[in-house]
Amino acid sequence: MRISDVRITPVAVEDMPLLNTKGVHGSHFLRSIIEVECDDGTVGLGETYGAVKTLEGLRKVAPDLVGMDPFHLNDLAARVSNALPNAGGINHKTMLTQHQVVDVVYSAFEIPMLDIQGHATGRSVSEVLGGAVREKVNFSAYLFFKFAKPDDQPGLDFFGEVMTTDALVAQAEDFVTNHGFKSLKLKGGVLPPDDEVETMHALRARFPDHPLRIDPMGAWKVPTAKRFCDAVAGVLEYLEDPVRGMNAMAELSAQTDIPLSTNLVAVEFPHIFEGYAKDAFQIILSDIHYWRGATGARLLGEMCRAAGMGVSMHSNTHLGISLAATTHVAAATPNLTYDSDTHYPWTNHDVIKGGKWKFEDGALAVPKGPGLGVELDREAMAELHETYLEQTQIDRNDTEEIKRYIPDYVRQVPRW
Ligand code: GKR
Ligand code: MG
Repeated sequence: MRISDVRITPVAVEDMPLLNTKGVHGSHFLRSIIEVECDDGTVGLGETYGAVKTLEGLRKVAPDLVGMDPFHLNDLAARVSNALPNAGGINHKTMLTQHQVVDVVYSAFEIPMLDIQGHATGRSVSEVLGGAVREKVNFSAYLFFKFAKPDDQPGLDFFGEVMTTDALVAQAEDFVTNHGFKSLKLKGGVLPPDDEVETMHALRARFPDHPLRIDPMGAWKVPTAKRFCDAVAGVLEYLEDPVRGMNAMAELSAQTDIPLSTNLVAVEFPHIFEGYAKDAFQIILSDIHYWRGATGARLLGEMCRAAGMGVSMHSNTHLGISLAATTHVAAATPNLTYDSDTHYPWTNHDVIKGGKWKFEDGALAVPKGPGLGVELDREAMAELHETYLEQTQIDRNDTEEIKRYIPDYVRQVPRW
């Protein structure tokens, strides 16, 4: 069995003005849909980021995969690094962390290889990865402060403007009622820290049994973060990237008992050792899109177990192929100690057959397979590809976007 063709289709999906510490989401989010076809007709699916540097990397590597054995992941790693020497980082300069092009491209192609392996053996991806240790994967509600969608932006808006504690709690009510989520994460670093203290207390009062997290993405200086920790003592399950950089995380960690988690300062394997040595965080967010695919994410889980750290799962805006892959990997990661993040409820589009995935009690049943257990809806993909070609945004730049709403916005991380 050999790879005979690799197809990469960029798509643009209507988004909503969700706020974070560096700005706001634009009118669309971008994804790349990957199809890897074998000489026997088997097709493996994948999904990853759709911004410029990712697309360039995927397109550079794609022709070099023809002729490859889809079971040979070491060969995949070699082909990716040979095709992308000194490729550097993938992210736009407004992002708060940098992922390596080779890690993102390897990850993007590994998932379709595992999908193919599953189809060839009649097994699901979680079985290929060592077997599911849970039948259902729990996800966390991902709550955002947001602007109302401007009239000139296409697509649905959920909740209109959400810029107060009351509106945010109402958003949480909706997520809990409609999806059954049993833990809640707030994208913080948007309102002044005292307002976000109030929001976390209001969430705690309304949902006394739901574990709560907040992720200000480096918005606070260490003394501010320490004051925040004191003000929410006993309220948080964990605090994600409150301050910016490894040393600031270590400084705060020494001053609080609240577990700190990260998807900003540990995004490559060597970072784990530095973070461990400095006790800069106690939980790492895994992600199949940059922790070197599904096998890398599992390995991260094992390393965290050995280091006595917890594992959670990071998310960016995504569609159903990524959700399927994440669910399989979460099922096959024994020490995934927290509910996984997902942006999925924020979109009403998908590229998979059978409609969107539905959460039950905040969880998804692990698809039985074979492979990822999802089929590509080519018509839906073609429509979203048309949207990609029609709209002008080819990169993500939340800081530029927010100037549409606040013309004199000045990006400042940390701000408080
Ligand atoms: O979608 O605005 C967003 C998030 O802030 C996302 O970009 C982050 O990568 O969700 C992510 C996180 O946990 O940091
Ligand atoms: Mg985060």
